[in-house]
Amino acid sequence: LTLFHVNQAAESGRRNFSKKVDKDVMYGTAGFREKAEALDYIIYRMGLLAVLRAKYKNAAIGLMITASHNPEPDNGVKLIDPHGEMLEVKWEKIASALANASDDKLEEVLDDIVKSESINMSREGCVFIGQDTRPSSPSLARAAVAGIKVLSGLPTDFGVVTTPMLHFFVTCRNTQGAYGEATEKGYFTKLSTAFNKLCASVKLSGNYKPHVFFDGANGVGAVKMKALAGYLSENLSVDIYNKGSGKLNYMCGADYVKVQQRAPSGVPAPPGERCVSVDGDADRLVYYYVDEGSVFHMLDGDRIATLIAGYLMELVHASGLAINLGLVQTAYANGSSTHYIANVLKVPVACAKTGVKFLHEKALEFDIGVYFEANGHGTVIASEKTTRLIKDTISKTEIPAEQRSAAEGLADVFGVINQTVGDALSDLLLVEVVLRTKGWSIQDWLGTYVDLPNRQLKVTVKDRRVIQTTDAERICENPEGLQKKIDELVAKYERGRAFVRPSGTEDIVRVYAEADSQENTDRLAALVAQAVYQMAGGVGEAPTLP
Ligand code: G16
Repeated sequence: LTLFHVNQAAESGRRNFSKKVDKDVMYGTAGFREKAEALDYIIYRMGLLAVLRAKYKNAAIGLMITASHNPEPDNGVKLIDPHGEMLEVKWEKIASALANASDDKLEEVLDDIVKSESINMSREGCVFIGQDTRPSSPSLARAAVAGIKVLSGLPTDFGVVTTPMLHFFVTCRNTQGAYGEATEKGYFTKLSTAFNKLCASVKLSGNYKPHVFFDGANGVGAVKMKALAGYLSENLSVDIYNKGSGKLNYMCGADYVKVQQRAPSGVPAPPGERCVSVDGDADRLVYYYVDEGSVFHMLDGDRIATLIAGYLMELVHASGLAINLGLVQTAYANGSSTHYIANVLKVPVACAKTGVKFLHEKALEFDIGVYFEANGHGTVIASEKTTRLIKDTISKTEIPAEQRSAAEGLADVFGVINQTVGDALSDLLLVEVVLRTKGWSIQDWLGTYVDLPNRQLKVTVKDRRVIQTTDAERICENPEGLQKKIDELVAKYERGRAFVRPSGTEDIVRVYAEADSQENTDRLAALVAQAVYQMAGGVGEAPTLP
């Protein structure tokens, strides 16, 4: 039976989804990302792999078709493991090997996976599929379904959904409904019920106004925000822009706002008003506003992390529970945010490599782990022990009412949070709850600490793999001498810091710098970019100084 299926899968692959690209591709931090026209054979093969993974784990696996923040002509695919987590590292390698196999080696590679992983092929191979709004997504979803069916898997196609929704559905299914109901309605109901309950317990006060301007990046976030808004009653009103008539992520969306440090086009918010941008698959968000003097102010993932961690810390203290709470950032975290978290909030901070799976893994070391990338991708997770502790505390009658009410608050907060992965819609509701509780405007929130000026640049090189890093990407080990050069440059600037790393989602090297003034920061970033260009095989136009 196995041999028959494997032969069929290879045969159908050769016939309908032949390998078009010679260059090797790699399953990176966000799966495979390529130009859409070079993806159908990869996605067909990922359909096959998802079935094998589902049979191996004896659980449903997710397959999401998206290139998230990348431009519209790109697309991508990533697999979601049974508890909503990213694919296990060992299987990332298997995925790359399968994607790179020549057409005539398909049987061999598939057979190898089945044998080396001892996969019981008679098990059910349930695969949940989702897609973003890219024009290329529907036909790529068909390629995935073809791959799933040829190995006798069971595809469930959710159509256009956000990436975090698919993570949620997979988790619901594999917990037999304990995490929630694996439908759109189930997702919206879970989040909004907890949100509405928290709002009901806090009267409107201070400078908080329950209204946001929402930039949907012309993607799925706009569609799903509209649906979610219908569940929020008067607790939050949302004006949605960039709903899909323009190009996806073009001059809008969370990545544009964060990297360009400017407001998106298409959002006519009056000065001072609280605005929020999500990315192409709605797994990240950043807040911003433009003041009376037309100056742009951003509240990115670091700000969201500090707001949430501070709030949770207050609840933990009030509950009197022995819960150790920590925050995980990446090298991109603004130096001021790390200082504020460690010294003002007194919350332990850890640093992880870019990529949700690395942050998630580190966050598991705490009872409650808050993790956020500066680009707005993050969430909060609680260990099973902590969840149980909170639940038990609520049921105790002998403890003081304030302690019980804080424990109830914690439980409700976790109802709003999508613990499976960073989720722009869930994070938005959580931020709104905290601002409402504190009676804060976006200006009050910004006032908690002052960001160091920062700049991100991209450098194109012949092969970005020549850049190798260590110490959570803060030190560059290769090419030789590059780190020494960066150190020399950084030393010339007050509060200077810079690092370089190869992107996992685009064919470029990223440069990050911060320093005491924007002018110095921009100069430092450009000098580091020039060093990368010279020492790591830059191609095209060399970076220029500002
Ligand atoms: C993905 C990853 C994020 C990462 C981002 C940029 O986000 O999930 O962890 O920060 O790519 O990665 P890189 O700098 O390696 O290109 P998304 O929103 O594009 O899925």
